[in-house]
Amino acid sequence: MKMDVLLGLQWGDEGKGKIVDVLAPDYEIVARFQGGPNAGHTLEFDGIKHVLHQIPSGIFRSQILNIIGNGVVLDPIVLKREIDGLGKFSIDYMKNLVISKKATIIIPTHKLLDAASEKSKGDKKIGSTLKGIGPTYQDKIGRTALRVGDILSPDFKEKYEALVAKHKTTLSFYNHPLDELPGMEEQFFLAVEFFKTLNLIDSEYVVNEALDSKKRILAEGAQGSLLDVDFGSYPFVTSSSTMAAGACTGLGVAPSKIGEVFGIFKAYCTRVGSGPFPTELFDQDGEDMRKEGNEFGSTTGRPRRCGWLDLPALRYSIMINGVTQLFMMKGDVLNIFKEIKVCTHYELPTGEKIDKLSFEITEQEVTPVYKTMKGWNCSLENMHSYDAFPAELREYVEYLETELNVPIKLVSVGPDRTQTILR
Ligand code: 2SA
Ligand code: MG
Repeated sequence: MKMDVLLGLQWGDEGKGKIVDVLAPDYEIVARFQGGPNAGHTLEFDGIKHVLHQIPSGIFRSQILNIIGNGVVLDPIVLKREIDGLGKFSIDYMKNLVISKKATIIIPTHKLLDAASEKSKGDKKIGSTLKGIGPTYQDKIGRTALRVGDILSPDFKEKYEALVAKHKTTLSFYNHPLDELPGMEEQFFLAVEFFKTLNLIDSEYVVNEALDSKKRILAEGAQGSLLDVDFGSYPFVTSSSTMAAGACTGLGVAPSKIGEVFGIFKAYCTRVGSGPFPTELFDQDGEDMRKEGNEFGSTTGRPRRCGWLDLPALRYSIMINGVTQLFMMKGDVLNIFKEIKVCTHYELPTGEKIDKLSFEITEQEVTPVYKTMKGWNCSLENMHSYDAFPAELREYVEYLETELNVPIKLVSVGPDRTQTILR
């Protein structure tokens, strides 16, 4: 059996949480492979809305095993809060959630370092979620991090103190205040005690043995391909590998065992945080999109930047991930527009046309060139099949499919599980 991967193809917030929840009945395992509490995966069902940060989106289905893989950076405080927040669902965490001992731990000083680093950058800041993601991955790659398995060792406190001492030198370089630290540490150690009671394992064995015994696994990406540390608009990226290849290293699965790659995109674009965004709208259309799509960060509440769909960027994400099926989200948000635009390529100040995301593109000023299409401009509320869609929406979907050369298998027209149309 092969493992399927579900990814965001833009800058995150494409609606991955909803889709994992919709696909989950077909899977026995849902696994997170990168990122951490910077993610905010929103699920809505039975009139309730939930935002998950570190726990995989299969947690609401009792037959699914949820795995937090080795590629994840995990904040024990956030995990405890998340689990406490799910109290009313009577989830059996010993049975339905396992955590890799090789996942990396976010400690309080990582969050202070994140804040200090962002502050030092002034208006060149990344727009990080301030959850400590960058500094934690730095320690991982720098071979100084603490891992989940370390909390079980008798000298955990010493290891912790050694890392904190190292962080304090950097924090003093930044002149960053430490007054919050004692309170954060108190919370951290309480959360660590709770953490010890969870099911901590070597998840690469669980994953591979599951595949050998023909169990179906869905790897759930966080953030988006355009935030990937290698292929995103560096340095305005997150610090993990958000692409399909990241699912291999973040779970210990061989590339030959990757099956379908589901690429999720919004019918338009959003970005939260800094960095280039060629199709960004600064006018009323952008405002209307944000309002209609409720485009505010589910982790930080920050307003998201909004703009039209960007085909060169989407093609790039499809290429680096080997996407086999596309899922288009939030089609209903475009209901309000009489005309809909799609960026087909960019133009440089010299007049040269480009449609590739080259190394230089983050530095260059590019003007998006649009194809304008007629909007459907009506509610999609009661549309339960593709054939029932207005002709203009079908034209939009079919145009994108032709341009992207990958089938669009699913169109989402609302936040609820039921507002999902398969093709
Ligand atoms: P970080 O915190 O170091 O990973 O930030 C680096 C950049 O990555 C962006 N980033 C995100 N972009 C969109 N959604 C994310 N998750 C949350 C959500 C974000 C939120 O689901 O809404 O609530 O604000 C996410 N996580 C990281 C971030 O904006 C930086 O540009
Ligand atoms: Mg999100």
